[in-house]
Amino acid sequence: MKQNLTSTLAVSTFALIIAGCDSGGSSSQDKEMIQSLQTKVETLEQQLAQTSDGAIAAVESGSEELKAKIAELERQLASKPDDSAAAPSTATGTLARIQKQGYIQCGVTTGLPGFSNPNEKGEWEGIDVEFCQAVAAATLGDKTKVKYIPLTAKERFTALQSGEVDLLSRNTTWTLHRDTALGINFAGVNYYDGQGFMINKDLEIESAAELDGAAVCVQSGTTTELNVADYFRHREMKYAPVVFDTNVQTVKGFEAGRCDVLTTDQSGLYALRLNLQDPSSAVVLPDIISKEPLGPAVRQGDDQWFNIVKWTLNAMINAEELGVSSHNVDDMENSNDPNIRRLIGIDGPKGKGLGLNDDWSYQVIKQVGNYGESFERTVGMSSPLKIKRGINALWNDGGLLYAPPMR
Ligand SMILES: N[C@@H](CCC(=O)N[C@@H](CS)C(=O)NCC(=O)O)C(=O)O
Repeated sequence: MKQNLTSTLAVSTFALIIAGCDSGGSSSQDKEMIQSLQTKVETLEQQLAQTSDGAIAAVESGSEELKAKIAELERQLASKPDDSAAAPSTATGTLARIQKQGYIQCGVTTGLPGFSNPNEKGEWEGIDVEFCQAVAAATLGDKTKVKYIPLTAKERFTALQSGEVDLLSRNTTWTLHRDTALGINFAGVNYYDGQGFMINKDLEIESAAELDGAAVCVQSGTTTELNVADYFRHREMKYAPVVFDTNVQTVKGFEAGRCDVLTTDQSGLYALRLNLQDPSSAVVLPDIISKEPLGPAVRQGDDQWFNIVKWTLNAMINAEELGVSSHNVDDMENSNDPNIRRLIGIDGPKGKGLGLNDDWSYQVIKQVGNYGESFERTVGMSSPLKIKRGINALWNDGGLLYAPPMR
């Protein structure tokens, strides 16, 4: 008899522990109830140890009561909706580390006006720099919490692979090889570009087709180097590459007459032309010889971080499409447009799936702005580069920018 009762109690205790474990998302009320039942089991066990057979009946009736309570508790827990899927993912990997250290490490160029360039005060500026800031606003609530790490084209992928940077935001072309063999993931495109040529205007050349036999200044470790080789070989034209490691060196080489033509992404040509002692001495040819979708990249193996970076970019593009900017985002709290309400985290999936606060996208828009604001300020008509939106306009305005919906 005593033995039976002991095993009943043991099973009950086990059931309680299981219920406690399984409840995962159970409320503190549930936990209190489980605790109080566990205490009752302990009391009954003590009574049992001391009791004579005559008193066992009383303990047994206590046990019956207890079993009923356990059954009820199990029913309650079973009928609770499983909300584990909606529960915020806890910060792991890169997010946890950057939250602990208080800043993100962002890989940028050694200096490229419009994209990532230190100004005269030594502050980093540019569309890629603003993207680093947007990710800091989303994850740390403060766009200034960024440590910029200048990287040459050759250094950038190793820096990302080795963990020296958490995010590479550096006019980097998304290619199959980089997206696979290099162990990195591109989170989207923040500037659609293509490779072009800049010549000294005294050369009186009007098209790249006239460049047979030219000396070409080019930067190492770039798609530029590969494309130019393809271009000349495919057309059975000759060229002599003059290769440099940084922009500054490439521009100097071009100015010193070490080459007839400088080639890079067209946006880069506009930027580098500004750095010439006499920008009017150079002309950008109309030819575009490649596709250069430039975008931010992260290391493979951390899906949460990959999603955060991806959706920060998507939020900036969606904000422009929905007319939400740093200037009006505060008024949008009362908007009755469901897309806007989801964009700024009032309704919809909010921050849970990303492991972020619900105001993550609000902070991006408030502190940095939407994609269009960032473009205009850094490379667009309000910047020294004066690049038109062109294919970087929104999809509903003749361009290629199209972000998946936030719902
Ligand atoms: N988009 C190309 C080229 C990127 C690139 O590195 N371009 C040069 C020339 S515009 C640059 O940004 N240099 C900056 C530096 O030297 O830090 C790629 O991903 O390979």
